[in-house]
Amino acid sequence: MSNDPLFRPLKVGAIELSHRVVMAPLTRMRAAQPGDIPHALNAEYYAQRASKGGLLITEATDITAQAHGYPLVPGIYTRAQMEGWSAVTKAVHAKGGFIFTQLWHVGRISHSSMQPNGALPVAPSAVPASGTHMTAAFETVPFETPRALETHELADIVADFAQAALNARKAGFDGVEVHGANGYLLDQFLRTGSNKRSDRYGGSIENRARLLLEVVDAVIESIGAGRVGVRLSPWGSFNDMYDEDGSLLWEFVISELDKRDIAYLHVIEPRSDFTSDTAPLDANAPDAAASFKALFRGAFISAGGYLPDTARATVANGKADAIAFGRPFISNPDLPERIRVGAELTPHDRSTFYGGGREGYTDYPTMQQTVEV
Ligand code: 8OZ
Repeated sequence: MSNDPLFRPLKVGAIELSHRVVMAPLTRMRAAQPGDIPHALNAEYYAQRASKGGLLITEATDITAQAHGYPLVPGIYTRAQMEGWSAVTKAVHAKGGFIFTQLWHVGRISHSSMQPNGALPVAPSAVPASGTHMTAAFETVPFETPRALETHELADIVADFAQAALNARKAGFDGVEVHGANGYLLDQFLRTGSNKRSDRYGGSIENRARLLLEVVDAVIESIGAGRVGVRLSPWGSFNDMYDEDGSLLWEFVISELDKRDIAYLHVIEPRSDFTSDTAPLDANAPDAAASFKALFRGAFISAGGYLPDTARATVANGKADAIAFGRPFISNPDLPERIRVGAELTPHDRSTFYGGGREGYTDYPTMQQTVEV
């Protein structure tokens, strides 16, 4: 057994990882058009980042056309999308890796130019996020006021998540991660800043958590708890999120998830701002892993501005079981191996994060290739 805490096996629900360096979900906006379809370039990108016994989580993936809120992101609700993803999962499995897909509904973080029939985006309440968003044509515009979902529509959204999970398994994914973070639909329901409802999906913490928990229950019913993860961003402010609950909301949600025996909980630390490479980590932010690890018995994955040393220390201290890396995984396809041997990391180029082709996507070198050049 390795002395390095990051390179010890870890049971994550139905799968067993051989190391704890996880690839975080990363929006890259490179699906084939029309149809938001994963294609060969995407398969090459994920395969490059796969490692034996390692876990990749895909970019956030639309569960329906209504869930869509950024140009060029993939879906998992059409046959062509499922075929595209099948090639991705085959390529990752061929390298001995595991891959979960992140199931996404953006809620109010969309624009009518990207909605079916030019409809307004939907949300818990008719409260726009402050600030600007992009249109289908990448123009910057203020957020529109979304349409508040009717109570009877929520059962359809729950069913859409369950169907997407089934589609994911048919496409060869080892499991799914429910995107409950970063100000998208499920987070919009959780938090008082965006949820002003007076039905049983608004008001108390229990009511605001209802949609997320119904989604998780339906996804469990569809593919089994051992193949389900959930991502949360406690106290996160991205996409104009805030709430008035302090720790209580998160303690309630995490305790409820614990009861359901899901494979993992994936928590983003509020100290990190992933939209900037210059903002220092916020030393005064609360520590989500320290606050919540004890409430959850499944695998606990922590994300948020980790470096190899801080990742190792966090797992060694028992504050998390595994660490998700985002930006370092973009620019280091062989990140787990580099961390294992203590190799230098290639810095990333933010200008090629979103949209485009191979550049900044599949052309970052492995250690081997760096030596050869
Ligand atoms: C960055 C750009 C677009 C989307 C998230 C899915 O915040 C995202 C996302 C991040 O979870």
